[in-house]
Amino acid sequence: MRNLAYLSLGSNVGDRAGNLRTAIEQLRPLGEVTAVSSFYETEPVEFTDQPWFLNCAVALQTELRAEPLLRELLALEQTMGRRRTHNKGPRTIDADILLLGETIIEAPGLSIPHPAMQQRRFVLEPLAEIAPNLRHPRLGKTVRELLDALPPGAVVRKLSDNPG
Ligand code: PH2
Ligand code: MG
Ligand code: MG
Repeated sequence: MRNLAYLSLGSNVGDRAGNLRTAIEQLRPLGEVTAVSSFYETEPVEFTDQPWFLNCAVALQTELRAEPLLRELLALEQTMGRRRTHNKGPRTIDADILLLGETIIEAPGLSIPHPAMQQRRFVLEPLAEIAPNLRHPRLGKTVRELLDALPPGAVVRKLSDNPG
């Protein structure tokens, strides 16, 4: 069954925009990339003593179910040279599953929808650009509503209209 996945990509090491573009290219064999948001310059949150990120959101039509999709994303991170030194610390690329159709999963190492997405402006701003009316299957609110409900917080600044 074909599902529409929404992913969040982030990079704060090396050529950040190049890393996002490479990751998007590497997603193509996994299905059809149907939308890519602008790139956003974002202040680090949670673990703040690290360089600023570039983040974006991607829509991917895919036949893959949650676990195989997660495995592919972890492999992509490895291929792109990610080394896990510090939890939530600097990374060449981070590729997270935000939503996968109506799927709801709570398992060790895999929660869908992403459990922190509704708190993160660096996730919701890019996602609202490509899917403002998408409804969160657990919270019952649209991405736009979740974004509007966020208190002011860390800086999220749109870079350009063309992710290249
Ligand atoms: N990812 C984190 C923790 N903090 N901050 C920003 N701005 N962007 C991220 O992608 C990010 C973060 C853990 O995955
Ligand atoms: Mg992450
Ligand atoms: Mg991750």
